Amino acid sequence: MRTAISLAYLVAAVLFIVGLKQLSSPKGARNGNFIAAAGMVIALVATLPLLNFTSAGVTIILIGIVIGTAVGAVGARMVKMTAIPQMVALFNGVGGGAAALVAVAELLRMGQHPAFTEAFPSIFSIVIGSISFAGSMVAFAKLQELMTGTPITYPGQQVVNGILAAAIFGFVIAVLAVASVPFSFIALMVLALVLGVAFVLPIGGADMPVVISLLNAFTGLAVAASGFTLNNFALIVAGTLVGASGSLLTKMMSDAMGRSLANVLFGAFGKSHAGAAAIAGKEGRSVRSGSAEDIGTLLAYSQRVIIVPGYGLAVAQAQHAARELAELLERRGVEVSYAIHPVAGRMPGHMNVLLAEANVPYEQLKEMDEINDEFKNADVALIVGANDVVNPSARNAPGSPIYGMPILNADQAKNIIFMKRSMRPGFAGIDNDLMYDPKTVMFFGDAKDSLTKLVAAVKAAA
Ligand code: TAP
Repeated sequence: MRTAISLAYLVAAVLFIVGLKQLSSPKGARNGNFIAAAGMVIALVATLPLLNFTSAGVTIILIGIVIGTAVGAVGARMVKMTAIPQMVALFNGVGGGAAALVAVAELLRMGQHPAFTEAFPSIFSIVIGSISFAGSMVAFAKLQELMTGTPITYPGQQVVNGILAAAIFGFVIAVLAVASVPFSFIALMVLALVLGVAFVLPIGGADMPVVISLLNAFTGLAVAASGFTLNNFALIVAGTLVGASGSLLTKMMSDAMGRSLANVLFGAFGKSHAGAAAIAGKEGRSVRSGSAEDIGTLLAYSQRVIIVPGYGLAVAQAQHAARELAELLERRGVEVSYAIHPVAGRMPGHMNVLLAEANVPYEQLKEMDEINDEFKNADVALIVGANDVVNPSARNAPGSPIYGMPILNADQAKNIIFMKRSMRPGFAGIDNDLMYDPKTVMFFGDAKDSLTKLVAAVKAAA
């Protein structure tokens, strides 16, 4: 029986890895999810024979499976696309909390004076799982606007957080060395929960996707540690995969934003946005704005159009209107593609998910590195609700908060159509010189309304 279970875990692990690999392209992402979910079902079913079916615990486990499946399935079906980050935060937090509770149960089972090697993974799991649980709940509350999304800071905050971390370290030593204190790990858990809250409070709401990805990595590590405690190979593999992919995603997101992870975690980014917004656009420079008819004619007679979607496209839910315009242009013989910046929007893959939902063909979605050289040959860069990801100050203004962030070369296109509602800045809260570029025509309005007007204008163009 043990061999069969191990083989099933091996199959599950392979499916997790194949599923993860598939997630690396929009084309394979849907299948990747199914494959990884199949792996999880196999792992769950393979675990059942390990249970003592006569014990009362089985009923509790079965009730847990039913409740978990119902909440997961209904939640995933009902959640709005824009609320995915907070759903991920919530589910991730629950995972971390579960790992911590499993570790508590194991410590209780071990009794007094467990061996160091036996107790250490459980202690690790309690600390990391609790930080992940509490931090994820704060991230959820920020994104769901149950509390302010602006960074909550006070003088000496990082010192206080440092003291908390040091206290946790001290308790870990105490619990491991003087494990005869039966419930000392409860204090450890409380401290870790407080640190989880304190760690996320000073981070701005819009940086939450990066934090959630980091906490996701934490949960993975806590789960892997639980795997060591329970001697469960599937948990070790799944936890390590989550830990590694979460860490990589955190690094990739920080890099794509042109910021260090330390700046994301400790920089209180977004604290001064109101001030920055007030400065933006007040330099007395003039911009050109155009009519739907003029822009429609320009698009209709172009050979190459690159659409640059951004956060505003998501806010306006303009993905269907964008696809309609692109299809119309293609029918006229215009070559259309979409330039996808890795951190356009507010969550990883935000633009891919929205455009896939609108059935935009995957081949038209081009990653930044793939399309950046093509802007110079494009007749029009049509910027739809994007801002920071095309801001040239990332290249040429060393003092700018986004200096060093790789951007889309929209400024190199022959014509630039900049669609947004006002001259207000984007997430970084800074002015965008591209709006004042002589090649740029602003087209003000809600992205969905504006695209609908452009569709009508292109249809009207002879
Ligand atoms: P942003 O720079 O935030 O700009 C979005 C623009 O959309 C705004 O300037 C806004 O201008 C416009 N807009 C908002 N609602 C609109 C609507 N209904 N219709 C038309 N336009 C609308 O977006 P971006 O270029 O996608 O860049 C993303 C930013 O978020 C980057 O700074 C990135 O670092 C940050 N970030 C991303 C992530 C991930 S993982 N994607 C995570 C955290 C932070 P108006 O108000 O004038 O309309």
